[in-house]
Amino acid sequence: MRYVKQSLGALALLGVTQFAQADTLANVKQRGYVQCGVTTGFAGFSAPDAQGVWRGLDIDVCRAVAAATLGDSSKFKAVPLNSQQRFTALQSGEIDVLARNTTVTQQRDTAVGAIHAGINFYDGQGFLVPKALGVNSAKELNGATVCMQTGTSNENTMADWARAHKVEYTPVVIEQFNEVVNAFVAGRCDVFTTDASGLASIRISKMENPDDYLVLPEIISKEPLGPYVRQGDDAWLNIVKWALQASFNAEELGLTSANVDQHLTSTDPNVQRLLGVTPGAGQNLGLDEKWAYNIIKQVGNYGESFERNVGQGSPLKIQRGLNALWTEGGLVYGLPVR
Ligand SMILES: N[C@@H](CCC(=O)N[C@@H](CS)C(=O)NCC(=O)O)C(=O)O
Repeated sequence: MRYVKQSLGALALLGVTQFAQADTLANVKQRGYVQCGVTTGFAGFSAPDAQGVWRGLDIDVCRAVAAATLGDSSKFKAVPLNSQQRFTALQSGEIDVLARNTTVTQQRDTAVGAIHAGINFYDGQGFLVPKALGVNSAKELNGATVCMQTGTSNENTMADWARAHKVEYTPVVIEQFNEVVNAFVAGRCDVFTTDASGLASIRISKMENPDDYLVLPEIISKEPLGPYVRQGDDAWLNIVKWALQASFNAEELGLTSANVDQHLTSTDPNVQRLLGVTPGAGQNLGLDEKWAYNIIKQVGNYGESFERNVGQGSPLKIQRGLNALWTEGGLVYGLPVR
C-alpha cells in the first residue's frame, strides 16, 4: 500500500514537472516578458528603427502576444535569428514564439516539433533581378546564378520549379542574410530568390538604388507565413493563435486603436465578447478579460498593422491582395470569438 502511494506520488510529481515545463504562459508571467524569435533585420516585417526599437508586421505579433498575456505590448524581447537558427531556438526553449516570415509547411508542423498558430501574411516565392540583367520574366533565367539563404524553404522550391520548367541554374546558398544581400549587390549572383514580401523589403531597404532592380512577375509557390510555437503546450498555442485572430476580428468589426474605447459601450454581442465587456473569452485562454482590448488599443487591428508596416503607410507599399479581409476579396478571416 505504502509502495503504491509512493509511486503515485512520484507519478504525480512527474506529471507536475512535465506540466510546469510546458507552461509557457507561467514562464512568461514570471519572467515578465515574451521571448520572441524574429529575423536579423527585415524592414517592414522585423527590424530595429533608428532608435533601436523593433518594428514590423511580425513584431506586431510579438507585441500582440505581450499585450494579451502581460497587458503591455512593449513587454517582449526580440531575439534575432537567421533562417537556419530559428527552429532550433524554438525547440530549445530559447524563444516562446517564432514570429518571422516562416512558411507553414507540413514538415515543420509535424517533424520539426513546431506547430503554427495562424497565418499573418499570405505570400509566394519570387525573383529580384538588376534591371541591367535585361530579364523580364522568370522563364528567361536559364543559366542564371541564383542567391538564396540557407535554412529557407526557398532552396527546395527553386529546385522544384527549375526542374519543372527545365531551367538550369547555379545556386549560391549563404547562411547570413546580410551576406546574401552583399553577394547579390556585388554581382556574385544574377538573381535573388525568396518570398515576394522579402524581395520588396530587400529592394527598398538594402539596395542603394531600388529603381535599378525589378521583382519579376512570376510567383512560383504558396508561402503562407505565420507564427510558430513548440508542440506540447496547447494553452500557449491557443494564446498566440487567438491573439492573431483578435486582430482579424477587430478589423472585421471596425475596431481600431483610435476608436476601441468608444466601442466599449457597443451593444453588438460580438464586440462585447471580444472586448471582454461580456466575460468569458479571456478566462478560456487563462488571460485577463482585457486580452483583446489590450491588443487592439496598443497594437491596432490587422489592417492598421499591415498598412503601417508594409502597406501604404510604409516605404514598401505592398497591396493588401490576398491579405485583405475575406469580405474584400482576400483570405483574412477572423475565427468567431464565442
Ligand atoms: N518563408 C521562407 C523564407 C523565409 C526566410 O528566412 N527568408 C530570408 C530571406 S533571404 C530571411 O528572412 N532572412 C532574414 C534573416 O536570416 O535574418 C521560409 O520560411 O523558409
